[in-house]
Amino acid sequence: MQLNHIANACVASVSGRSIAVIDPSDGQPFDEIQRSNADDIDAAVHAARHCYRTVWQRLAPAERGRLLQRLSVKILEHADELTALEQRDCGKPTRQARADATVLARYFEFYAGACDKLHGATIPYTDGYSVLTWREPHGVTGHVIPWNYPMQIFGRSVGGALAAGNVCVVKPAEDACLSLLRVAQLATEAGFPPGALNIVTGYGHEVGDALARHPDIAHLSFTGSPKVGTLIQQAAAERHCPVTLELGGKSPQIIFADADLDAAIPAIIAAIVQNAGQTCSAGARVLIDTLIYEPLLERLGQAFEKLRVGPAALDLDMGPLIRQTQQQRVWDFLSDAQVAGIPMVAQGIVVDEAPETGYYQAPTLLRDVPVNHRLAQEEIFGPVLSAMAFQDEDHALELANATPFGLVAGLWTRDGARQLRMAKRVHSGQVFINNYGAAGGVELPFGGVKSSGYGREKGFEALYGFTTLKTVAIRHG
Ligand code: TXE
Repeated sequence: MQLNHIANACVASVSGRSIAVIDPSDGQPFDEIQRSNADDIDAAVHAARHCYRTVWQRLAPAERGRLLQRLSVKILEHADELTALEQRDCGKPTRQARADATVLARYFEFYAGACDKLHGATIPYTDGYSVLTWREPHGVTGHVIPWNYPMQIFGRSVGGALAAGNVCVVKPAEDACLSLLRVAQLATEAGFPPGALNIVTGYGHEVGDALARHPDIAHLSFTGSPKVGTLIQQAAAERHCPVTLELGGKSPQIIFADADLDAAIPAIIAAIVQNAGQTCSAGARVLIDTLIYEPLLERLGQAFEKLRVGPAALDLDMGPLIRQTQQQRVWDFLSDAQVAGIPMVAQGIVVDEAPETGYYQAPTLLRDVPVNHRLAQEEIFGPVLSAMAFQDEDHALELANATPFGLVAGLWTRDGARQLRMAKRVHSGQVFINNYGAAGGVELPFGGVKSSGYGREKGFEALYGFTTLKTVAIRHG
């Protein structure tokens, strides 16, 4: 049985109720987490406020940095344990779970070094005045984390908030809490003062909602569905609390006829297969120059047929989806595709070792997907790649920009002028040219436009969102 982490103590929920933890590889329960409510959130926020006022606010930034660095080292020392927890809890193949643990450590390393580098400015002004700006933390920040990359999203969100001088109350997704509860214990071992980092588990509509509404939460950071993002925004608006929202996407990979296809093909596949397509930045649409549409689809189809799906511990190309409702969601999209007569090019293989009770879905490549069909418009969050052909640059942009989202775009072309023309005109928070994802570097600011959300996490840029700017104007005699 897992307990909440409040003020460096393992605490049972006030309600005394729990939620079963399911292994997506076989659909069986293997642990329990606390089903907390608003009282538990209140206790966590109270602990955080106390820590902020009595300890954290007084800590020198360099000392804060040392704590974050010690946590980074602890995470690396416990990477095997965190990998095993994440693998079981989320159904991630070993390589992915390990990469997540490594990236988590890297976030804390990066933000450890940033703590004492967040400068304000001095501003030239009328004679007789000195004007300066201070970057001040918000105070207690709230973090609602999804289940697809618990460690990575915790690292980018909580790492940045702590570095900027805030203390944190975290609500992980009910499907994926185990690694983060362990990381909180590691933070205690690293010397974090009680209350600097608190984790309260439970359902979104109960404990997540309570966090979003709590009057002492001074900033909210949310990664998840657009529907819940709207609810968070509404709750925050009641008390004018700033929010950072990352709400997923329907990201295009745009492949011109002059592209290096040997490099592009593995990247196109990785971008939809990684984490079984349950990735906000998944390259879910592939837009292909009509000149190479047929030959590229043939090569992609051959590659799809070799992809293997099975239990996380087998470390194949893909593990299971997170839960049955997510599996059903993918099935619904595929059945809509069938009804609409959208042709399937190829599917991967679910291996014989995969238990029937697990949440498996073979990766699927569809072609000629109409731009207005929901297959081309909505985030499926599963391993389904929709291909469509374009005639020229304008047409490629029209297709790329024709969704409500704008998170990531991939461009594959050797033409430098076209790279810049396209990068300028595509609706997207980030553009990757002749690569997809830039190997996930924690230094790169990340966030969306349109319904993909706003605000930036990752990189130094995130620290601006986790602080507020105070302008100080002094008139000297
Ligand atoms: O997300 P939810 P779900 C997208 C993806 C997926 C769909 C549904 O398309 O298929 O969302 O997934 C908490 N107040 N993404 O239902 O519900 C919840 O407990 C406060 C994209 O799992 O948005 C969890 O911690 N919090 C994505 C978190 O919100 C609430 C990642 C996300 O869950 C809440 C995940 C409430 N009323 C899903 N209701 C991405 N951008 O990477 C739920 N939560």
